[in-house]
Amino acid sequence: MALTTPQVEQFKRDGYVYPLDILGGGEVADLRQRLEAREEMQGGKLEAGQRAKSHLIFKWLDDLIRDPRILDPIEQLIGPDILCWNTIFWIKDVGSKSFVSWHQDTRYWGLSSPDVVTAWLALSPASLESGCMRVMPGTHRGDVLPHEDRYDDANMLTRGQEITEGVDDGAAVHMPLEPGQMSFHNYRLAHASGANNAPDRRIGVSMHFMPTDTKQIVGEWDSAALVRGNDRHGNFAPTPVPEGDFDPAAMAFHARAAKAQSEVLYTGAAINTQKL
Ligand SMILES: O=C(O)CCC(=O)C(=O)O
Repeated sequence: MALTTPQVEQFKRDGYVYPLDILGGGEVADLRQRLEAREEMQGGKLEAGQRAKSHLIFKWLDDLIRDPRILDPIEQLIGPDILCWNTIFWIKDVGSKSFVSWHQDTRYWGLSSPDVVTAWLALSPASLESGCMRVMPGTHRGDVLPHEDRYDDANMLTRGQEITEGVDDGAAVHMPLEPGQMSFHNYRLAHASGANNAPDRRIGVSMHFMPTDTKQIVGEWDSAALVRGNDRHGNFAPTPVPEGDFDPAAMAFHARAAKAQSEVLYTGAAINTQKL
């Protein structure tokens, strides 16, 4: 799976590219089933702490962040030495009001690199009706826009952070995806998503890839998985590869890694809403 030259150019110019056909129908149905079986076992939901750094919890997600069908196009964008910093589940149940306000992740993640790429995989239909992501083309090339913490319960973001100026909703581009398709966007790009008004859950999982020379400049300690090439910089503690779902050693590491990351995400926030 390779990006075409126009797709690479579009990513550089506009900050996103979609839809990318990554997983087959049977494969994506199997992953959704595994996730939902776990949710059911736990009473219907993932816990907040299980939503992030989730590749340390679910072996199938660790396999996915190392999958050449994802890494080959990521390498075209950020080079051959690749860390996966995070994985996050974005689940909007049927009838849920959950939404994501306009924001730029670079403002909150404490990462030094301008080249962090979010790869977002649809495990169920992500349509206009179900609240797919929408983006503001080109915003990854400008300054980071002003944000305000608005703490809306329905907002899936940690502090309900929202861009206060510089976004024109009318000029936004929606990125609908079928199950098994992905979008890639630069983490400096302004993006958002609406509520799920569709008859199925909207289930996505994001994977955040960065070059190995990236540094964590807010937190004192952070972790990442080396998923391709060599890490000559050692700026992030290497995450263990789980032997199976809920592997005790990986879970112990997850507890530390998720806490450290949460501290970065809530740095400067008035309230810790414990959403991640
Ligand atoms: O899933 C969504 O609607 C938003 C995801 C998001 O903000 C992200 O992947 O950075």
